[in-house]
Amino acid sequence: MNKDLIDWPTFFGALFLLLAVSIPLAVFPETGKEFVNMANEFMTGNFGVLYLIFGLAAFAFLIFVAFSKNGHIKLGDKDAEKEFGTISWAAMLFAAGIGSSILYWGMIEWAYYYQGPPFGIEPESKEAMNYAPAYGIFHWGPIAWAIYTLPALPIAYFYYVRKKPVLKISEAVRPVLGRLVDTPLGVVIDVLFMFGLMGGAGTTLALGTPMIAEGVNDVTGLPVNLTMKAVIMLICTAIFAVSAYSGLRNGIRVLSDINLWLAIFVLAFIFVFGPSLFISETTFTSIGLIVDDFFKMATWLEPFATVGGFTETGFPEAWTVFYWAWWLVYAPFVGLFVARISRGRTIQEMIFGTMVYGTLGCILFFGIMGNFGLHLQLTGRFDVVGFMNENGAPAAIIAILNQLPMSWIMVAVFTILAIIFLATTFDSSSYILSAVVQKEVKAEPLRWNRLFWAFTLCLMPLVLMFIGDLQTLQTASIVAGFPVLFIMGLLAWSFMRASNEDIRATKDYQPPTIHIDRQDKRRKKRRSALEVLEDRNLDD
Ligand code: NM2
Repeated sequence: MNKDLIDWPTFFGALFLLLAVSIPLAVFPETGKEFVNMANEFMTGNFGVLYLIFGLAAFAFLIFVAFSKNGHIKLGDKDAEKEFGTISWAAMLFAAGIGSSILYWGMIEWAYYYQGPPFGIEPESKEAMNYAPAYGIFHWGPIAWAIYTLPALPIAYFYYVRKKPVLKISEAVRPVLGRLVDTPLGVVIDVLFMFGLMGGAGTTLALGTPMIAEGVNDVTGLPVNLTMKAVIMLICTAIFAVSAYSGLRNGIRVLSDINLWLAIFVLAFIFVFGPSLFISETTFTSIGLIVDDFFKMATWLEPFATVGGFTETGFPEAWTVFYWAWWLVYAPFVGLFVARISRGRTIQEMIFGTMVYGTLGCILFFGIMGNFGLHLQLTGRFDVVGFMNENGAPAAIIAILNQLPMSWIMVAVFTILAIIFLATTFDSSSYILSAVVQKEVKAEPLRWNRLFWAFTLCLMPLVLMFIGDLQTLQTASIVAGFPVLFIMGLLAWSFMRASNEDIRATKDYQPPTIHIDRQDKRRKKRRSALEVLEDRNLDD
């Protein structure tokens, strides 16, 4: 165990922050819950607009960069080949950025929107029906993927153009902060990023576990209780821990591949045995609706609710603000990964690749899984909304799957898929957390360090699950995401500053060589004139 490799201030800083939040919540669950809800209201009520501005700004910024000179910069040497083909690049990107939550929300998000629609629309009306399948796609669409891509810009730039591998977010903002990065401010940035990721993973794990528990219950008949959920979390950690500890890096790669094929199988099965035409039409129509209402959806905050005396739906805070915060806390981590796999691409290719393939992948999940449920609801075959209101979303998800032919197998496959998704999320998150607290990473972060963060990652979700409802889980991302909002601003600035500097330097590069030459010649001439003069003087 090489203790010198660990960056202890960052290590303990992150651990301290996590314990400082989790322990009081676990010891005083009731007060904790009140406090968490207050924090949620305070953040979303007062700063919701900041999150939405940020989302749209990130989107606009990336489009701008893609079409600017900076977008044509190649990540790597001039003749560097693309390290990965586009299909495997897109698959890896998707696997890194997306976890079990897409199974959860892809299945059930529409049900929330159907009974609690946006824009003051009548619940469960025809209008609500239009927005129910579309809003989920919007929340997993281009703005969301733009948030993911933003940190990848400076990180990839430093990796492949300036050839300085970045493992810490604090290093990626050096062009802006300079020497300040070596002061405690650098530690604070890394700790806040780690805290953000732990909050985001907290939301993910605390949502995914009850869903898996319902699946296990459906297949085995075991009762769903807190012990079962805790065991599920530990099993997910253990799956990856074994592979990490024994150095079987391939283990997790094999799991990711299995995951991809299982996901394709589940989607294809639902599409073929579900209402294929309805799924296709509704998904296509939803895309049109999003294009039409893009800015309306991206900016809606119901400002007249408080001053104009309208009933507040709380929709923007509960959904759009929450989602942008959730994507935000994962973004630096996904950025590190996307940067790593993008050698040989231009910045423009990286930007459009993430935004287009990421969105398309999410459209597939939401379009197929969500519209299968919506069809059950609208045809009256199964009252998903009623069932969900009575038994909760995780149970409703499994109940929807039970409407498929060979449902026993489908529930089992879906549950295994969710377990692998969670295990891979644990794997990559703990990889990044352990890398950030090391001064240097040789091939892999230290094993004990990785295991430590993997198990630490369970702490927050366990506490959240213990005290929590949906709102509490969402709060973890929203609160932990707030500081990340500013770090993202720094990251964007940092990329622009570094790449503009280099572009200028390259432009100046040709003329100065000539310029310097000329100057040299002039200097030479001047010197020789002087020499001549001196010679003359000597002669005199
Ligand atoms: N995002 C994509 O839980 C997961 O699927 C990980 C969640 C940020 C909503 C990412």
